[in-house]
Amino acid sequence: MNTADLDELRALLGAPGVLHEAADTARYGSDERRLYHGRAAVVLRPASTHELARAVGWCHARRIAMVPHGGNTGYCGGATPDESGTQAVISLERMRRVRSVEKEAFAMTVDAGMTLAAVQAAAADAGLLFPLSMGSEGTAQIGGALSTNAGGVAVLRYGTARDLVLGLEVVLPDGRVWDGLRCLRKDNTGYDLRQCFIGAEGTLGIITAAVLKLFPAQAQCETAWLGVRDLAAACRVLSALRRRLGDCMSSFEYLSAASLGHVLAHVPDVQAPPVAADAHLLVEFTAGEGDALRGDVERALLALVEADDVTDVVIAQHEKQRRSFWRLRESVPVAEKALGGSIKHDVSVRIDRLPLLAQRASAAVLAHVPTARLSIYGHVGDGNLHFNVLAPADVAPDTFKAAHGEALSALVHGVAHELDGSFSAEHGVGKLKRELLVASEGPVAIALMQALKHAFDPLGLMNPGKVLAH
Ligand code: 2HG
Ligand code: ZN
Repeated sequence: MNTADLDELRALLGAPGVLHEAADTARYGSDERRLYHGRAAVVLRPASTHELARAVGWCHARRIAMVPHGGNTGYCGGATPDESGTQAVISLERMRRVRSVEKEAFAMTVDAGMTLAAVQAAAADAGLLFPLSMGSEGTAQIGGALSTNAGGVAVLRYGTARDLVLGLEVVLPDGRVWDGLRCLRKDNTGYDLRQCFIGAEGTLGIITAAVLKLFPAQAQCETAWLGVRDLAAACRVLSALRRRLGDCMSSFEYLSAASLGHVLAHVPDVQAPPVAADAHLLVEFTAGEGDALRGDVERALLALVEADDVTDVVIAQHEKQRRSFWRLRESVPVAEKALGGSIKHDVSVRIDRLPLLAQRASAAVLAHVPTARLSIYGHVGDGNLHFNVLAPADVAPDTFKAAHGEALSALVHGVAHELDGSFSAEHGVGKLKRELLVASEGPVAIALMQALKHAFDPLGLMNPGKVLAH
């Protein structure tokens, strides 16, 4: 980028809106997992939709490829520029305003650069709930969460990011702005353009703002830690609790003893779980004022203990204990990182097939590398397991990943495919899983996706090489 270009960009965005020095742009060049290392020609940090649209229009006129960049917590390299040094990273980090809260309509309009935690806090200030929640919520931005259709720990009750959106504002690859910031619960007027951009990982345009659905704040919350024998028992417990408590259940998270063991051994300041078991569940129930949630939860859990599906159960007695339960669950990725990282799989199947998925994938992986260490955990309530494979204790993690990563992933994804499942339940496709998308979707779906990409971005300038190879 030459001086004249930089001057033009500074005129459009102001000096804080343009980063050019390598020292300033380096942190935008790689992803959370350090799988990809690229280099941006420039990092643009617009402070408003108007500025962002001008920046995109400027890049479009010069045929400069753009890479939208949120909190950079994604796992598939979707926000990382390539190595050419020619792409412009467009960061949303200066767009973090709450535009309005429509309390009576249970909705709020926010800039895309707000973190999930800030969105949750703004909803709570209004006495309402924004339920999208995940370990990375302090850093992940709402625009990125929508662009990847993020999941998290409350999908069971509230759905994925896709289900939480009423309206969107999007800057298209040529700099035009699509104002779809509507606050309607019902609107059957033609194609649902919103849904094209959600989960598109910034390949069709840049989400700059969203109207989000809010929910009644939950006055009561009961969080239970359960010991179970195995994943099959966990699935029975899920089904029984759903029948009995229905929509009260907002989270149903599973941790194998091995995943928990990694947390206890490698994450500082965690409290040991309150029960010893082969497999663990963290289950949360919430309800509004008035219902006797605690009694209902206690009776339901007791029935499961009597039926012998639950070996042990502890209900958190106070917020501090609840937090310590959640800290154990959310620390599994931290523990894996401390162990040198894992070969990660984010697979989903029909819920009743989860035990089969875990069984077959474990057998396949261990037949290939008998000493590999498994870390199986995740959102069983959504049929989604993180089936992660760690190096044997005496092998360097990077050596292991380089030697076996591809083969082991093929095995795990093969099992998911065999069971009619997905190779990416909640982490998207990015750069990492493009080939898997082609292999799993078949030619008709891929042709439709390519047609969509071409219709929105005929010059192929918006996040090229992500989701689709071309
Ligand atoms: C979680 O559920 C995240 O904790 C991360 O989706 C999963 O690190 C992983 O494999
Ligand atoms: Zn997850």
